[in-house]
Amino acid sequence: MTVRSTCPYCGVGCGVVIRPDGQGRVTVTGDPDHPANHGRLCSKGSALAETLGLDGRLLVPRIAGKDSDWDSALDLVAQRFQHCIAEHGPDSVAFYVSGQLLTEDYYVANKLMKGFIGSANIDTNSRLCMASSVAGHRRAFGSDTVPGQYEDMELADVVVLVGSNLAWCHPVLYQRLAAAKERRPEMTIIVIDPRQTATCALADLHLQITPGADVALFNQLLVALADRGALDPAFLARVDGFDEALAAARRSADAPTGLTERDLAAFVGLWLGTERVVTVYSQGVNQSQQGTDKVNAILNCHLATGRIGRPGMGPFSVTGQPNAMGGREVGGLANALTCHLDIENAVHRQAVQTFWSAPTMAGQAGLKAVDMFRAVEEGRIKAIWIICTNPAVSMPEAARIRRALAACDFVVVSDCMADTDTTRLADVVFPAATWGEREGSVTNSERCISRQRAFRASPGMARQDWRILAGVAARMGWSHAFSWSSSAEIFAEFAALSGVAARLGSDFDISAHEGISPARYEALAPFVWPATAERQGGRFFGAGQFHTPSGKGRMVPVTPAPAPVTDLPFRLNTGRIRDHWHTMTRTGQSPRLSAHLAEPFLEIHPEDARRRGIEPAALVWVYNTHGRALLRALITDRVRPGEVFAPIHWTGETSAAGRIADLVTARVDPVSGQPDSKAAAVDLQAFKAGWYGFAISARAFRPGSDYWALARAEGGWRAELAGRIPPSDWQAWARALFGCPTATVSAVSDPRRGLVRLAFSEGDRLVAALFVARDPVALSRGHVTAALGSAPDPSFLAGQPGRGAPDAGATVCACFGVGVNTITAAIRAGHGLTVAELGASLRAGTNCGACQPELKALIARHRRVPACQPA
Ligand SMILES: Nc1nc2c(c(=O)[nH]1)N[C@H]1C(S)=C(S)[C@@H](COP(=O)(O)OP(=O)(O)OC[C@H]3O[C@@H](n4cnc5c(=O)[nH]c(N)nc54)[C@H](O)[C@@H]3O)O[C@H]1N2
Ligand SMILES: Nc1nc2c(c(=O)[nH]1)N[C@H]1C(S)=C(S)[C@@H](COP(=O)(O)OP(=O)(O)OC[C@H]3O[C@@H](n4cnc5c(=O)[nH]c(N)nc54)[C@H](O)[C@@H]3O)O[C@H]1N2
Ligand code: SF4
Ligand SMILES: [Mo]
Repeated sequence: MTVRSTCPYCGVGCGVVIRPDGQGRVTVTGDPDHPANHGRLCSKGSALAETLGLDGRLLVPRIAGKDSDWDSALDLVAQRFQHCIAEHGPDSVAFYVSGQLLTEDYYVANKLMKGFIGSANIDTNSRLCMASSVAGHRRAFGSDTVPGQYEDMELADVVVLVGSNLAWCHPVLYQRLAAAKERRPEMTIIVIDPRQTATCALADLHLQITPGADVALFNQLLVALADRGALDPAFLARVDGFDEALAAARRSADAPTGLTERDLAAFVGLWLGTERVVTVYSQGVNQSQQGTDKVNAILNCHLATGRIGRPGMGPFSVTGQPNAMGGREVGGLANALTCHLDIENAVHRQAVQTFWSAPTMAGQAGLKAVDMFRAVEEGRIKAIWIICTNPAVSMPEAARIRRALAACDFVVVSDCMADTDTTRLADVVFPAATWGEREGSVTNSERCISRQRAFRASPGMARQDWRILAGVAARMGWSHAFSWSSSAEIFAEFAALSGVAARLGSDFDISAHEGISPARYEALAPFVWPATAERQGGRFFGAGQFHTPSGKGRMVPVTPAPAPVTDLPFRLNTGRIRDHWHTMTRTGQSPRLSAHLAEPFLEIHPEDARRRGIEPAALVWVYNTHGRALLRALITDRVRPGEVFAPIHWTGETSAAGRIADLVTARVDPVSGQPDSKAAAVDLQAFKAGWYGFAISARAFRPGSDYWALARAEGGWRAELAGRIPPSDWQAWARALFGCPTATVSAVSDPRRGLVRLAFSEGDRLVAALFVARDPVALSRGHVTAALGSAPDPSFLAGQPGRGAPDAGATVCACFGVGVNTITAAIRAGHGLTVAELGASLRAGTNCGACQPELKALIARHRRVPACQPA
């Protein structure tokens, strides 16, 4: 039996094929027939089979921290919500949901809140993610429509990546782009990012822009396009607002961008000389105090040149979550209605209410995420249900969110994992089925809808999210409207509703699937919407037909916003790393994925580090009035002076103080309500560590030192540690930490140098080890960790492989476990002067290809260059 499904991670939406091996395990490979990936996968997709264990899964409903049963938990939630609504009105309750829900789950949550509870207080983590793109699309197109298709990136002559680290965040698209460039080296790729990222390995031009200056840059481009005769007058006849937008752009023509004249001229020159331009943008654009204006600054340039909706051209918002798009389609945002209808439009509301036979209908937009949690804080929202998201870690000013949830009357959380920073704050926790167990559909960045299919039963009592929602809805008295027996029936209803919406002018129309049978739903192949009797997929707007009342597109006048005023010296940028997904509840289960970057870090420029006395690999406090985080210093000129970067993935479960969103400002874009997550003002202070440590253990353990970061390792766990004052008895400390009071110990120590090394064995198996030093611990972590569970050899405490067994170094290629030292040695020996050669000699980079940018960088750094050639 093989099952075709869709990867649960990013918005590329790759198809996967799952093959159970008959012994309870499965293999997961790329689906060669899926249009998003044609068989490719990235490191995260390739490691899916490793994340299916039941470790940490939530298996039963919990009430007040105690195991319960479905009837008690569903009854309680229905009663408490009903009580709140009766006492304080429908706006006293809220749902906070997620772009990782399947469309069917999302549809049900939205239907329950907007049509039956009668409030629009349902918002989603897409507010932190795509809201500015949604708002920008609506302003320009009259609808939230992504015009293009992935193949446009391959067909383009110029691809501009704005605020997108595609190599790490949309790796399969990056691979498709890299392959296209290999076929057509004349294709030009431009990266616009204040930080030098892995994506820059593919770039012909990296514009290391001043953060936030994107509006200024695209305004300058618009002026140049106008002045140099690069507009498309025929298309402009189909666009309103050109004069106002150009006038606004001229007013900001000399706003600073941080770029040299030469770089600016090169950027403009490429636009002038090329018709086929695709602009891909992501969180460097959306997550900004003027994210919506940034989006429209980009769309303005495409509308003015008519480069939209035709092969090889167009603006392209790449979505983050696997179903960010599906969530927008079901109307999961507080200011949206289902099927891309308008919640402010009475005709639209009436049509939906009639279709649903709903007793009531939200009459206006609800609270957006930041405001929603403020209302929780202020006691205006008395009951909140959080589904498939971890806001205690991911919301801006996250410490404040945790305090608000702790003080809230009634918090319900649906999650597949037992212990997250958010489930810890819940009164009721529902065990959700997750990827591999749930049935439904998702929409990727190019509007392709594909099925996620179950290939195993839900463990314990876990249930799919829509069933939990429908269970509560039924207990609130609405069983007639929530009585589906399968995901197929929900999809059929949603498809029918999209036909109603299309007749009211909506772009979103999948009415071809109205009334789809369970058998056809089961077999449903990926398809791009719209899907109607007349039209299947394709691009939008190429002919100048938009969804505005006039049918014309709209250019929006935008001007750069002044930088926020602050007296703190550093600007904190935040984002993602290659091998982890968000708060790591899934990718954190995989030792391979945890080996690439195993602890939270802060990228800091060498000049800043020197000035602040921060040594390489030392620890540094990052702080502001909202909170603080303790991170490993990664001193690098990839960031600009005055700017620091930290990853978003570490939580209270995996680190002592790695939750970076604690410091992120809740300042939002005024149009979209999306937080400015890449621009917190912070200060730094070196942490005075009295000791540093590295620990491994076969059994789970939870350190309590001032600094710790915990990760999965093959056969157990590993942790980085540090503290101010060393314990007086290291052996007793370690035995308590690892829970091995009677294990045999072997030890070396050198008190003068603060060095302690302890290895604990039970029988002849190494069960735990601790390496302590006064400076950051230097040893081969891969080598040490690999010894877990086997008999330690006498030289184990040396912490390095013996002679003849080279130290592979930190993992670069996650698929084949190839380390940095192995790669560097091959390059130096001349066996790997190209990525292809490294692949041939070491296999590195030959499976998912996600490490290819890093391989390129290593080649550039370590190859021996003949004296007559520049390095
Ligand atoms: N490996 C991995 N992949 C993921 C995810 C994950 O957790 N892990 N999450 C998924 C999700 S939900 C999302 S939303 C996407 C996000 O995908 P991306 O948006 O590509 O990722 P980020 O790292 O958040 O930010 C992108 C870049 O924006 C830059 N930036 C910051 N400020 C500015 C600015 O003012 N202007 C410009 N031009 N650039 C700026 C940052 O330096 C950063 O390199 O990734 C998806 N894919
Ligand atoms: N500082 C800063 N903050 C950010 C960002 C940033 O760039 N910088 N990015 C923002 C963005 S773009 C995003 S998308 C968010 C992501 O932030 P979150 O959505 O909070 O992160 P996840 O870890 O994906 O949370 C998903 C949760 O759902 C659970 N889960 C998985 N499958 C299921 C299921 O089938 N059902 C249920 N009920 N639960 C399930 C997981 O265990 C996990 O606890 O973070 C945002 N926060
Ligand atoms: S690019 Fe990677 S994470 Fe994204 S959908 Fe494809 S395999 Fe999954
Ligand atoms: Mo996202």
